[in-house]
Order: sequence, then structure tokens, then C-alpha cells
Amino acid sequence: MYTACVAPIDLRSDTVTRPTAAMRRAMAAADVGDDVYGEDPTVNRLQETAARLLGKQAGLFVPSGTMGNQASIHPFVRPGEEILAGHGAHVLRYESGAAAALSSVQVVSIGEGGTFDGADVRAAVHPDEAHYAPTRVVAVENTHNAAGGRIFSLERVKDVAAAAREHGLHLHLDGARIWNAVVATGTPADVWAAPFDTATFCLSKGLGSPVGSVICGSEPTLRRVHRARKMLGGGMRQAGILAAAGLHALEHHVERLADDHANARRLAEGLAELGFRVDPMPETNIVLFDVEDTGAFARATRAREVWINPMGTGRFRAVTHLDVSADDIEDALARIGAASREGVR
Ligand code: TLP
Repeated sequence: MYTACVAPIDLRSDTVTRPTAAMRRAMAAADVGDDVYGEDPTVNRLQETAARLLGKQAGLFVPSGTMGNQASIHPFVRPGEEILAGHGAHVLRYESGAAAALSSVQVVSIGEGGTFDGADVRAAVHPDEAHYAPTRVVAVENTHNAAGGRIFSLERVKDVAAAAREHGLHLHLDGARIWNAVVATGTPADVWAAPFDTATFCLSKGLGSPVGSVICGSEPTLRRVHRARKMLGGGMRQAGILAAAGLHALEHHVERLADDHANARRLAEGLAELGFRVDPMPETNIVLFDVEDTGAFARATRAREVWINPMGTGRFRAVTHLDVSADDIEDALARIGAASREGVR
């Protein structure tokens, strides 16, 4: 068995980044107060900045993207109701059943490959009849993680929003990686967020903060979301230390996401040259590719210190981020190439 004495290249997720020295300095210098009293000046500044960037009245800092989704949904549903989301959506698949456990709703997936359109929403909304769960929320994930960082097009977003309005549904954006969509398309965040009642984004993914997400929306909506955050245990105290990292990230780490996208494209091309099926070609920072033997590929790459997570049988997900350089990508490709020359496919 091959064992490498080289530094690991961690492509498991864009959540694995560590705060830069400049970010740590910003955190250490942060002015703080008790945010449960609304008195943390740095949290307030982050919330105002996020709201302005997303074109909403208000913002609310939460510890995680998962809480961002759950707190955005909880006030707008009652037990036994239904939420619509794309296939493989985080809110459906990767939140430990939270929507069912915490809000007693079922999540139904619609469309294909993570995206859907207005017709899919209209077809999924049930008639007002005793057999059916009332449909209350539509959640759009942009970019879509399980679909390889795919961008949910603006045209589709608007179409979905029109259908949601027709049926009086709450429209939620899981914009954990909305800044990747912003940088990849040049369309500003407020345009992406405009149709949504609640819009979240993560500071702890591509933006490189250690913790945190922000939920944005109108003031009345966020008053209800704020109560849900408290109920879910997300009221933090001197959270300005964390908010300072988020402010630093918004100022310094957005434009550089273009580097992550270029690195993802190079990784995808290199994997394809090595004979792996890459599908789809990445639009942002996530590369999905197929292998013949999941276990053998996982062992061989781990032994060579290329860390990649499987996404089901025969499929892997590699994610580029702040702590992975263009040279690291070449290095990772060389290591995967060496494994594949030994027959690992
Ligand atoms: N995604 C994580 C894992 O949980 C799968 C990752 O490594 O990509 N929405 C989306 C679209 C996400 O991808 C994630 C995290 C979340 C929400 C939740 O964020 P956290 O991890 O902060 O709760």
C-alpha cells in the first residue's frame, strides 16, 4: 500500500478553510457586546452590511447555514405542512431531518438536477383537499451543492417566484454559496435575492470565515425569524468576534472566489484527461466526478493525502477554496494520476 509523506490537499469542502492572519487580527480587534440584547456593534454592522448587499431591510447573524435554513422556515409552517425543494437540497438531505424534527413538516423534492421551474412548483402544490399536506414554502438552493455548484438561473428563479406568489408560498433562498453565483455571473447579490422572502448566505464556506451565516429579509419577517433563532438556541452573546471575521470575508474574500472557480475548472479538465467522467463541468467551485471503485479510489487518494469526499457510490465531490492554490490543484492531479496509473479508477 502506497503511503505519502506530503502535505494533505483538502478538497472535502470549502468549509475546511482556516481564518487568515488578517482575519484573526480583525476578530481580535472586534468591538463586542451582548447580542441577545442587540448590543453587539460588530454583529449589528455585519447584519446591516448583509442586508444592504442583499437589498433587504434587515439581517440576522446565525451560527450555521443549517440554522439559517431552519429558522427561515420554522415561523412560516405548521405541523403537517409541506416544503418544496430541489433534488438533493441541503434542507432535504443534509440537515439531519431538521425540518421534520423541528417544524414537523415534510420536504418534497421537485424538478431535476437540483433546479426546477414555475411549472414544477404549480404541479407540486396540492389542491385544498383533506388528503394533502398544505404546501407552504419553496426553497431554492443557489448554487446547488449536490448538483456540483450549479447555478439556479435568474430566469428560473423569477419563474419560480411567480408561481410561489400565485399560491401565497413563502420563498426561501438557501444561498450558502450565493457569492459564488455572484462572482460566476456578474449578477449582484441583491438581484439574486430580490424575489425571496428570506435569503441566507454562509460566511463559513467559500468566504473563509470560521463560523456563521446571515439571514436577510423584511423587518416583519425577520422579527419572526429572530424568535425562531432564539428557540433553536442560536442567540449568541459577544458574537462580534465572529461577525468581525464575516465582515472581513465580505470585504476581502468575495472577488477571489473567481480563483476557486478557475481551480475547479482546471481540476475538472485534469480529471477528464485522466479518464474520469466529470459531470457536470463545474460552473463554480464544486467538481463532481465518477469512479469505478469507490472504496479503492477513496483509499488510494487518502494514502496520497488528497482528501476528497464520496457522494454516494461511484461519485466523488471535490471542492476548491481559499486554502487550495492553483499549484495544489496540479499537485492533486499528479497524485490522482499516479494512483490511476496503478489501476485505481
Ligand atoms: N454543506 C456542507 C455539508 O453539510 C454537505 C458542505 O460541505 O457542502 N446549505 C448548503 C447549500 C450547504 O452546502 C450547507 C453545508 C449548508 C446549507 C449548511 O451549512 P452549515 O454547515 O453551516 O450548517
